[in-house]
Amino acid sequence: MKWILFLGALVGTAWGTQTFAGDQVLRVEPCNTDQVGLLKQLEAQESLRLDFWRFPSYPNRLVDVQVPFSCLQAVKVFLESHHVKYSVLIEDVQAMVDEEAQEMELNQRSERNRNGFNFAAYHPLDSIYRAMDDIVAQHPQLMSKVQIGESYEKRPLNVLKFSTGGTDRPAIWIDAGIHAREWVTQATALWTANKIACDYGKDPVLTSVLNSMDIFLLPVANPDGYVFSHTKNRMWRKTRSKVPGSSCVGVDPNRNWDAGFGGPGASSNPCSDSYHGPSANSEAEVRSIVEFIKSHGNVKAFISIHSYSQLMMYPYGYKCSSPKDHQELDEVVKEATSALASLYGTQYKVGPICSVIYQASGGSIDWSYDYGIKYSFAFELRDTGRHGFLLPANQIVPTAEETWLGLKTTMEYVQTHPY
Ligand code: BPX
Ligand code: ZN
Repeated sequence: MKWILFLGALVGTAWGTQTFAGDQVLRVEPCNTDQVGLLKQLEAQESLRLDFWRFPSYPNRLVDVQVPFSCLQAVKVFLESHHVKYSVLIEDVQAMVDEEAQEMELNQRSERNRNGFNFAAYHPLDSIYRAMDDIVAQHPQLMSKVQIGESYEKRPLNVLKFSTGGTDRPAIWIDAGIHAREWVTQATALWTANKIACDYGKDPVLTSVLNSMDIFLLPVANPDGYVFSHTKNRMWRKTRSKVPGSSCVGVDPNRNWDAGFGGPGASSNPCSDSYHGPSANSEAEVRSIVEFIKSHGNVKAFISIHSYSQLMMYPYGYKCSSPKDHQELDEVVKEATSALASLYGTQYKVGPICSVIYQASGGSIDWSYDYGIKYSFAFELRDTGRHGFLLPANQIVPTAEETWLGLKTTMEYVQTHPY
């Protein structure tokens, strides 16, 4: 018995944890439709257990794919034999995951001494929720916490409401972390919450926005997935809901919205990372946001924050025709991303989802746009693949700072263009 306990302690947190030792991320550059087709064939081959960090879409668009160590040779030989160009983007995924975990551990130790939230570090969910309560407690006249629902595993979905008065003023919605592994997005949202709290009354643009509008910020839209990405599988993307009749878990919450649901760019395979789910709004996380937006009734902008790739996009994703407001939306994203770039020179690509990345149906901003929220945008934050989802923590604050300039420009535009 003692020995079993000892072994259990040795294995410790690693018990049941997915490891990526020797896994590589390959950057693949398909140069024609046939090669894109080959990559989609690979994707469908479940036994290869490929994890597409960037899905195949069009010829000459980069594809980033994590390949398990055991399949590396086979995949490389396959690519070479078909003359598909590739390079190694990340040599050993587990080494980078370990580095990140070590850094997080060190930070948690020093944080206990300093007893303050470190915005330049990644945090587990309970720390984030505690920090949200702390920020609210420090700015009670400006902010409150609104629980808009709960996740599949019954975790609260906590929204920060910024309001300087009035009843249900026109509002701006911002969500982050709908995909669990996109850790820089939840971290950016937390930094942003603190920034808004500190800069109201100082920053003239923000102050003006908040004097006529409310801001709702959901920093962790997929808390179950986020916890799972910390404890079991760093590369978890989806929700954690049980899918009837399948041994695979989770639905892609950015394919689950009622906008072209089940169409191109979403998978009907429950084991796929882009599985759309059994029906639109099947996910508690998506349903909670939809109900909140509908019951609020006065949301004028809807912004979803993802990573990575450095993009700012507007609808549509479920179809490749442009929305009627595309000229105006194009103006906004150009302005916003040039403000963003002004700080550190970070270059963003802009345009409709379908042309900038790929056709993807059931996405949040397509739903919000078709629901009538004209200013619907999606950000894909840093980087362009050097670290991908494993963006080093020392890039959190720079990412948040530049993103803030993009957000502020967008909010100012929305405030000055009522509809
Ligand atoms: C973002 C907004 C609307 C439709 C698509 C996107 C791209 C996003 C996705 O496929 O849902 C890419 C990502 O952020 O999830 C990164 N990834 O592919 O892992
Ligand atoms: Zn995402």
